[in-house]
Amino acid sequence: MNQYLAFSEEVSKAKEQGRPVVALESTIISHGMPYPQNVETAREVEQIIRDHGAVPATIAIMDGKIKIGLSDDELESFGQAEGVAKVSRRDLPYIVATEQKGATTVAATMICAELAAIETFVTGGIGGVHRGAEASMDISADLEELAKTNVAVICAGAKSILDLGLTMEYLETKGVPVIGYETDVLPAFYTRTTPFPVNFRADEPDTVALSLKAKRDLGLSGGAVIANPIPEAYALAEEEISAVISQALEEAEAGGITGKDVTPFMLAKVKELTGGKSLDANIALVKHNAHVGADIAVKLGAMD
Ligand code: PSU
Ligand code: MN
Repeated sequence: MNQYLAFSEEVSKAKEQGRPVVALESTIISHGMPYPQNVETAREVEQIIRDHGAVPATIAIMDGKIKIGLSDDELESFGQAEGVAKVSRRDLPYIVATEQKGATTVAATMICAELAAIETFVTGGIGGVHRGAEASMDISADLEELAKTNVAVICAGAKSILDLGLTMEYLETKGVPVIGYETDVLPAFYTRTTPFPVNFRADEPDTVALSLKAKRDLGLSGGAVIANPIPEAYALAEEEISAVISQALEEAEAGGITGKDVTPFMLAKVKELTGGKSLDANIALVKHNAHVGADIAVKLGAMD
């Protein structure tokens, strides 16, 4: 076992018993939502996963270890902590070595999940190719990780703060399947539809699990995106969200925001400009992803 990994009691028991485990990221906790909603949501998401027959493993860096599963106290103190580093692939070794607290992005959570032999991972949205990337070269490390690391990511698509057409092109180049869960088109986090078709549609967790198993058995490296639209009742109006995103992008540009600060800045700005409505939507979609992700993990586990 890797010396840097520290499993929670719940997760190590689940592993011993061969039960399905679902990874969860922590950037959404430290940089995606404010306290206390971040901790409340993380707890509820974990419970939804348990209620659907799988075991949650929230992944975060602390005390020089990669925690695979947090105790309730750890979750609380992590969610309250200020100045937690946002950790992607490049940051991981330094933050572990210097014993800082680190919140793992989709990319870093995929790496840690693979080290811990966890095949399914639930989050809100993935990073992607940013608008204007042809000049800024801002392309999330999440896409590169999806290209090489064998973990399925259940998400509500990607936010339209990104260039979703270029994001789909990039995933195609890298051979990453994008499976729409009960949808023919890529969802855009706050909204259920975009003009971009997904590669395949699945209406049952079984179909997703069978595809993941076939991918594994064929030795095809890399991840998969399972895009699950936000529940209708929580979806925001298309016109409202696109106006908000345009304004937020202008403010990011005017403020000279670059690098890893872009995504957290945009998330916070969108929340401010929607008067908190985006936060309710965010919470609802993550919970829905937890339900679908647990169902997929259970089916996949039964195929081993
Ligand atoms: N998109 C969201 N919410 C998030 C993130 C993305 O809707 O919390 C986080 C995820 O952790 C993702 C990261 O991996 O932001 C991407 O950051 P960047 O664009 O700097 O790669
Ligand atoms: Mn970036």
